[in-house]
Amino acid sequence: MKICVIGLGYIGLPTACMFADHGHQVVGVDKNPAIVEALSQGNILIEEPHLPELVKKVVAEGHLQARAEAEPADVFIISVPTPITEDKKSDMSYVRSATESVVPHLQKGNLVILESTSPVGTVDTLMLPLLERSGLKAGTDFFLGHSPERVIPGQILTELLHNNRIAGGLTPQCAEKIAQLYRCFVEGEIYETDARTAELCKLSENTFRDINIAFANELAKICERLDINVWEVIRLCNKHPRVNIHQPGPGVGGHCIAVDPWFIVEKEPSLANIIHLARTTNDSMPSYVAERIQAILSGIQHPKVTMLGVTYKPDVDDMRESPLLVLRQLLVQQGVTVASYDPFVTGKPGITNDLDEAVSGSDLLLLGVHHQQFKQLDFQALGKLMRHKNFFDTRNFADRSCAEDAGFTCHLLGKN
Ligand code: SAJ
Repeated sequence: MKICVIGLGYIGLPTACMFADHGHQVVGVDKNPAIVEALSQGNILIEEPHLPELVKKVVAEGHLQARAEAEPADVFIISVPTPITEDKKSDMSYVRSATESVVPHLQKGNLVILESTSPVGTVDTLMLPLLERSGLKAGTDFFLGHSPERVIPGQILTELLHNNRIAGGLTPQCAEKIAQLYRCFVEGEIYETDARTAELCKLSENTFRDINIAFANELAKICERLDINVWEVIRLCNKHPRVNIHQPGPGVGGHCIAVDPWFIVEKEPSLANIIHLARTTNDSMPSYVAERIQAILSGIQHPKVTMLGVTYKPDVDDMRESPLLVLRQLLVQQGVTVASYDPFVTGKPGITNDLDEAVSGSDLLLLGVHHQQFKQLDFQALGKLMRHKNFFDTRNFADRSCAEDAGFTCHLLGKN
């Protein structure tokens, strides 16, 4: 089949590659000329393990081609961003324009699938009327539905293959067509349902995680007041067979968990109380951490903080919605000089790959992201470069006994 994938980001590109590698002819479409140009030469602009090799292969074989515009195909897959606005409302402009770009090419028998995480009703109230402008009828002339992606950055290719998937159709026949298509590479189960259920499932999965992280963050604050170590509490609670408390931290980042719960709040604001509170609890963490930092730095003139890690999660280069960027801004507003070191981020202003430079003259090392390489920090060497030897671990990750041996005063989120 010919498949047209619209939006070649973290989800669209790997998905396009999987179809291209499993017997389909794929056209990848993106408005960004840099992405199209790179892909035409078998290159990519994002970092994801094993993706560069797969892209090279499918492009070289001629199974994946890059285009600036949609073109006629058997299947259209829409995987474009669904961000939130400043006032926490969904911005569906990309889904709208991607859907509009399909309309002139829509033919009888086509299948249109939304992969982007979207508010409930996107398929039947936004996409359906737009697509029916073609004169074709959804559910009979063409097929339509939602099959949300569920993959985690850093393990996208493995998870695309092995994760279970939901195929939500406008009609049962639409769901069946979607499931049939993904079966060419998905080794997990594919569950057929209706499109609205699929939309809410995706939002609920990420909201479940957000709420659990919020609980861990709230516990961390409570433990600091009660002089108890939250990490020990969580470790011991999780020995219970039915308990799985998540990990506290400086906040929730990424374009999914920090965004998707708002789509539920937007639809049902008077009912989505826990969801709303969890979101604001997690959003409060950068300023909570900033307050603790201010307490550590009190009395120090012109303080400098070195942030270890700025990405939204470990061992990736992805900084989208990173709470560390919010924290950095808060500290700068409070008159703190901040040097940001991240081994995964290159070519971004204000972020260095030179650890010594970032640490030089610093008053506090702040571990914000648990990149694997931070497990073994050379505190002896780092301490020699610093003005004051303070270490604050927001992830309970580094070896604090090494830091103490090197003369550091150690601080831990979730412990006084
Ligand atoms: N985090 C914590 N404590 C935890 C777990 C995570 O503070 O115990 C923070 C992380 O540091 C990070 C944020 O949460 O800032 C989100 O990271 P994540 O690894 O939990 O999730 P994402 O955003 O990378 O990917 C999620 C996944 N959803 C779920 O696990 C339910 C993924 O499967 C989805 O496909 C993805 O969202 C998406 O695209 O929606």
